[in-house]
Amino acid sequence: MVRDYSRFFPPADTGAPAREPDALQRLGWQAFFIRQAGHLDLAATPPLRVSEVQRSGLTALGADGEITLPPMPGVTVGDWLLHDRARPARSVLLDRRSLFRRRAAGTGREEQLIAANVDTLFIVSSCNNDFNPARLERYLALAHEAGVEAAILLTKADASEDPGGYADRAKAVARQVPVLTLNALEPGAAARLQGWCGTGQTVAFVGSSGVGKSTLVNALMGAGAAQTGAIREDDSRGRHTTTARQLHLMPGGGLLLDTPGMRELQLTDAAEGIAGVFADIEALARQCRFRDCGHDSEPGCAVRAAVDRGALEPGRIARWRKLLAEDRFNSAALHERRARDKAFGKMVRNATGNKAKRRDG
Ligand SMILES: Nc1nc2c(ncn2[C@@H]2O[C@H](COP(=O)(O)OP(=O)(O)OP(=O)(O)O)[C@@H](O)[C@H]2O)c(=O)[nH]1
Ligand SMILES: [Mg+2]
Ligand SMILES: [Zn+2]
Repeated sequence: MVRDYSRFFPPADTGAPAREPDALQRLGWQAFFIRQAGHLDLAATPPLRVSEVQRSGLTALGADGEITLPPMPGVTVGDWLLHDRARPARSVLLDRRSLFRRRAAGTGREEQLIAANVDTLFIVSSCNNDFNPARLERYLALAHEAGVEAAILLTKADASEDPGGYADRAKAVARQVPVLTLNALEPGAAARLQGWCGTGQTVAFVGSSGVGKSTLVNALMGAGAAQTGAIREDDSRGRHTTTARQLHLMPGGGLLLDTPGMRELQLTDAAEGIAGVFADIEALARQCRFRDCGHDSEPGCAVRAAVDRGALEPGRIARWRKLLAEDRFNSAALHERRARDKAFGKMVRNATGNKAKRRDG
């Protein structure tokens, strides 16, 4: 079948009426990718968006529906490929607009790709004890590191005396970032997020347990949508459930990217992002007289000097330190957990004489 792909290029004349979004636009095919496709023959190498990555291969979505591909190293959920039908191994991976990744356990050098081409990270906290400026900064650091826009959603506004107070505190931490207070259970909750979830826009959620991520996901996916079952976190209980697709089309037009790796991201590896969010302090710290300056009472401390002249808020230093400590702790904890899991798997294999199956994470 010969398809007319000319419509995937920007319209040559601007007087034309807006078209209905087509299948590729709904999958997030945007100018950034269209430009990369350049003058390639898109009928021969149709664009596909990776919706799932497994050891055995990839699942991808395109104008003609779903397709299974052989494994491709260096490809992650959310990626765009120009699929070479004749020689799949020659398919082209397009440059990413954004990328979540983390260092693989143990090595410190290899990295694990988590998700690509997310447009907006919804950072979810609640108008209660979950609210914590340092945690918000941590999530902002993750978004910063990935190159993704963030929006802060403060749920359980209905159960709080002073949701506006929480919103103000969030805004103080993240001046450029939109902050919303909401009741995730309210029928209008999804509509409040629609601005970020328009056709072809990809969103992902992070936040502590119990803040309302699943509630919001269900609201966005629509009641009774069969797909919501696939988003449930059965795999966190170690069950070998049939794998759920990880990139979901929302009825409102956007895409939801939800992977186990994305959910774990909240825990680890934001060192570079922290440096980005606290670039001012890190720049000062480099001017301290001693390289290992603790910024307490050491002579020649540029950080203390900035506080003394009123250029730096002391609370911000405290939060920077706490985040760095937390990052170190969580990274170490993750390494320990993985080492423990590995030892456990080995024990099981020895005990059963079987090769324990390992899931991709
Ligand atoms: N009153 C009120 N309850 C909420 C709101 N958002 C979530 N809840 C409730 O809080 C509980 C936890 O919500 P979930 O959506 O399961 O939280 P989660 O972030 O997915 O939690 P994990 O899956 O453990 O990470 C549920 O009982 C929700 O009904 C809200 O805005 N207002
Ligand atoms: Mg949940
Ligand atoms: Zn110092």
